[in-house]
Amino acid sequence: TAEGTPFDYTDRDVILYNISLGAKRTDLPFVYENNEDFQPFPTFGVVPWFNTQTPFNLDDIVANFSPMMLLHGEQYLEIRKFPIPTAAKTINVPKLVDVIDKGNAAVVVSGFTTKDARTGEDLFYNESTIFIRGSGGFGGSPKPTAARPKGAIAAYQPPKRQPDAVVEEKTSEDQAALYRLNGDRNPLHIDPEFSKVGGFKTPILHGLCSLGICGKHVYQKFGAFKSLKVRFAGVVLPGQTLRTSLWKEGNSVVFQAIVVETGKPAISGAGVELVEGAKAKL
Ligand code: HDC
Repeated sequence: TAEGTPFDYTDRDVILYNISLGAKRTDLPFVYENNEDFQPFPTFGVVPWFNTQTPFNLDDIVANFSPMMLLHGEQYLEIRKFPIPTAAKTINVPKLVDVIDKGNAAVVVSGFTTKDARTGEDLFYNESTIFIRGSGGFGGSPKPTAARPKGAIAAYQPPKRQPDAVVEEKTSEDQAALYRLNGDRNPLHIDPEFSKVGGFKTPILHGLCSLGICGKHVYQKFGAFKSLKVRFAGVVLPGQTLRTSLWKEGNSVVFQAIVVETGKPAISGAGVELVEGAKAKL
């Protein structure tokens, strides 16, 4: 609806999110609701809107839409409330931001404001870019036309020097089977028949799972951030290892991630704006 869609979460959703990004039983602030520092990993704000409806059908706005050909292209997250609530009743207000015709592909950007249903305060703002192979050629603009937040279109580029920190983390073969319980039940991440039609030998990892793991690495090394932007530059398979390289540049951290087993990029053009006075966590 125009007013938005409700989604309520509790400590159970927070713990599931954290475990689906690799939190261990010994990471008490992330897995135990009675810990005095109990908290979600900093990218939890990608969860509420995902559990709500978009106000449009992709069939109506691009050519030859096929769900098997849809990939998550980019994601921008703004965290507007600190500390991030460990439970909330939320209202999620969606909007269609931009539709771009790349000829052979369609790029669709949508935005979601997540508000606290009781106070009306903003909790999170998200912009999601999806890349739909084979759905271009519908006569749309080949270039972006929408005004977007500065952070959402920031061209984060790693500097030439060595990274200030590198974190390596092996995902589990069951990572996507767990991550989907946060609300993204796209069969691409679990059903081999479906992913095969999409062009993949096995189901692939959710982009938002890689995003969460990299966000955790940023938090570990440099502390809390108020926005994060990534481009999903290449597919990650459950079980592969992500290597995140991080560079602190003023009040930003620029980062990228590659798949160690193949050497190919997973996340590029990525960065965060740190909260003033942020300190390394974990
Ligand atoms: O980059 C390629 C790729 O494979 N990326 C990885 C995709 C991926 O694994 N995503 C995560 C998993 S899928 C997922 O999680 C789905 C989820 O369940 C549902 C999300 C739903 C969100 C809900 C929102 C409502 C690929 C295929 C994306 C592009 O590769 P190429 O076709 O080789 O593109 P290239 O030739 O390099 O560039 C062509 C033009 O496209 C732009 N572009 C490239 N990568 C992009 C991208 N735009 C957005 N996102 C990306 N990731 C390029 O800039 C180029 O544009 P231009 O022609 O203007 O220069």
